[in-house]
Amino acid sequence: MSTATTTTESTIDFYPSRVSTRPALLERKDPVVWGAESDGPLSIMHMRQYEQKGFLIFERMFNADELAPFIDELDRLRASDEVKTSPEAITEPSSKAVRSIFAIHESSEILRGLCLHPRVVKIARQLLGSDVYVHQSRVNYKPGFCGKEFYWHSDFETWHVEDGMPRMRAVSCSVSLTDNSPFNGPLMLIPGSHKHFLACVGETPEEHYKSSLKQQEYGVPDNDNLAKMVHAGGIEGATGPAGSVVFFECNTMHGSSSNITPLPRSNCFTVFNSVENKLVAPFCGLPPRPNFIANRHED
Ligand code: 6CS
Ligand code: FE
Repeated sequence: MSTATTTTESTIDFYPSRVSTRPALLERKDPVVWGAESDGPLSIMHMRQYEQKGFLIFERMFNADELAPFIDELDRLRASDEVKTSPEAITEPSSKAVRSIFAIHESSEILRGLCLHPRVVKIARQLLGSDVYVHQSRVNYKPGFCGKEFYWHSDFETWHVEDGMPRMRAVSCSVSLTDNSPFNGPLMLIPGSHKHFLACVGETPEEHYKSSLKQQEYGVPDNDNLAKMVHAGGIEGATGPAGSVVFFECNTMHGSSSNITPLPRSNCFTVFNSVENKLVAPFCGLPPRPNFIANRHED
């Protein structure tokens, strides 16, 4: 009986999106915080803040000595022709500059050490209330002068529709490897936006990731609902010195502007998914995205 229910439950589409010609703001059907204060290092105050805002910012969680090998590795990867010509490397839409490199927890032992650092894994396990695995890892370089924007979006909307992530039980951890100032395109988050699911319009194109990772056009919020979210919650910039860390809930609306300064804004992202929330068939009905974007090995 329970198996049948579980199987049926994990294929119900609790968050239908890109199925209508009109956007819709739906109720969130999942808890925000799944664990307890006793499950990890976060205080009850931190957990309440995360529940309310949908993100937490920790300044200088890593010091300059700890960061140095990660920064050197970022430069090595970006300079490597083998890496630059690999499918995991995404270039900027209007130049050959490297925009992102995916699956760095698999291709780089050094960056794997950052993605799986106990300081961040402990917090992810506490927020998700379970064991976790890496759903996705990436470095977003956002280089000076040519690092283009990441338009507003909810990661969960994409991971649900295109990767088959059933429920909202995942968290992104962004470690800044350069200073994130108010001027070089820091992550911008909308407090409280995680509490509703914004169903988007449009139909997912085949192999959408080949364009969406450069410039996302499907699965993005309509202006009216985005404006409503901002009027209700404002916008917070995740600024801070290199070594700062942001944990943001999978459904928190976020984006970042283009970088027209000479100062790079390079961040290392690890997405932790609960082992209780493993991917099923994509809800858009298309074949799953490649494993370097959505890890289906769950190792
Ligand atoms: O599609 C994705 O999984 C990626 N796209 C964005 C804009 N953020 C999450 C992730 O890197
Ligand atoms: Fe994102």
